[in-house]
This record gives sequence, structure tokens and C-alpha cells, in this order.
Amino acid sequence: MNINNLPGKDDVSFFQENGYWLSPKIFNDIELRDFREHHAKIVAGEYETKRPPLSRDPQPGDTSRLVQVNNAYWTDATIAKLTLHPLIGKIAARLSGVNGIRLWHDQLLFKPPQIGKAGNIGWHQDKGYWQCIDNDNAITAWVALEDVNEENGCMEVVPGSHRWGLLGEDHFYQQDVEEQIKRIEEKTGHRFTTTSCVLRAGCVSFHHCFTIHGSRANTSGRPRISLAIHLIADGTRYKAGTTSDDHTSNTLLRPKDGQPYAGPYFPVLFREDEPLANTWMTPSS
Ligand SMILES: O=C(O)CCC(=O)C(=O)O
Repeated sequence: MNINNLPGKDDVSFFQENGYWLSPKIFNDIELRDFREHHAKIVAGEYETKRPPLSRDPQPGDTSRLVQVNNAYWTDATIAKLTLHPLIGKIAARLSGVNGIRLWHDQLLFKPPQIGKAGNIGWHQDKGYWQCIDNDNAITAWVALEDVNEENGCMEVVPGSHRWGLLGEDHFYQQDVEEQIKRIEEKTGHRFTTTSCVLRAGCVSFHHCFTIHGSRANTSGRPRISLAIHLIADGTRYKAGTTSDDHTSNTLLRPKDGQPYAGPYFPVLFREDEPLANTWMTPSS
């Protein structure tokens, strides 16, 4: 990882204006080779730590649709290094304007080639699923472990949509993404224009928890391989009584109203004034 790739003032302004930011390449080819190898093990259901993930869908062996593994970092020390990487935390803190970052949960994603709409991810705002979070500073770091573009179904974001409010259009599993666009345009009165997050392997896109995003089919001959790292500001508290009460993070902690999300289920990636803990950084290639 190259620690010189922190967002500057203009990058932070871009994030505030557009609700997303694409990093330059921050993981080098040696790191990427390792991450891909361990990503493949998890997809295959080989859990190095013997601890299963929090959840997954579908089960190992089925690659007829998008594979999604939540808290993949529990299963594998190499993926844990990526999920909990302090530089990811530092970038997220800088973009969000907060002093510390904790993990909310990770989501390993594998979009096989040529599975048509079964690889689509419907348009949604992450905050729709995370209303139990008492602030709007949550942010996602989406790490490309292979090159991603329109051909293999890269993530697309709707720039500026983080300022449209909460839409109640949270359809991660909705595969008819075109039909959804019409509905959102009618509902909001905004034109729905997307930007493709085209990334080289080793680059990371960051999106605000209100930013509408999703992705279309992988029409290429190669898989789309990535890890989404969902992050919250250190000090974030549980807000009881929302539609997200049954979010898996709450089933882990069983918090009381107003209780901070803290402890081993929500590890700290980064805190201002604390040294970056990770010693395995190497120069980016
Ligand atoms: O991988 C995608 O296409 C969408 C991922 C996503 O919904 C997220 O990272 O929040």
C-alpha cells in the first residue's frame, strides 16, 4: 500500500459534492495476488481460521449468481488485513470529516461472468439498511481486486444523490435495474445519471451512505472480484426503533438505545493522533 495516496482538499470537496471518490492504485501487485488467492478460498468455502462468516449467499459451490459473504474477514487472516487496513480507515476519516473509523461489516463480492441479470445489484442507498446508525457519516470502501469496468459489471453511482434524502428504494436484490430507474426518477424528480466506477486492480472507490449505487451484468469472460468494507465513525451509536433494528450488527451486539457500537465486533481501523498500526505496508508498484 502506498501511504502517499491520501485524498487532498480538492478530493474531499469532490466527495462532498458528488458522494463518491475514486482512489489511485493503493495496493501493489504482490498484495493483490495474495488478496485474490484468499478471496477465491472464501468463495470456495475454505475458511482458513475455521470460523465461518457471519452469513453468505449462495452457499459454496453455487456460482450461478452473485456471491456475497458478510464478515468474510472472520474466516481469513489475509482478508482481515485488507478489511481492517488502517489506511483505508484514514482515507475514510478524511473524506467523511471524522476523527476515527470503525468497521461496520465487510462484504466480499464475486460476480461470475456470463450469468446475466443474476449478477445485477439493484439501486440502493446503504443508509436505507443502516437506519439504526445515529448519524450520516457511514461510508463504504470498495476495493477492486481485479480491473473493473462496464464489461464486467462495475459499480455505478449516481453523483450528488447523497443529497436527495432517504428514498426508501433499497433493492440490493432487485435485478430489473432499468425499471427501478424510472420509478426513482418519478419519485424524486431528479434525472438519474450514473457514473461507472472504472477501477484498476488495487484502486478503491469510496461512497457516502446516502449515495445511490448498484451494478449491472458481467458480460465479459472474467469474474468481477472485490471486497466492500462498510465503515462507521468512531463514536457512532445505536438508534432504536427503526426499520433496521434487525440488522445483523444489532443481532451481534444487542445494544440498548444510544449505546455506542464498540468492542470486538466493530474494530477500530483508524484514530487521529494514533500511529497507523499496520507494519506490512509496502510501496505501491
Ligand atoms: O458491488 C456492487 O456492485 C455494489 C456494492 C454495494 O452495494 C456496496 O458496496 O455498498
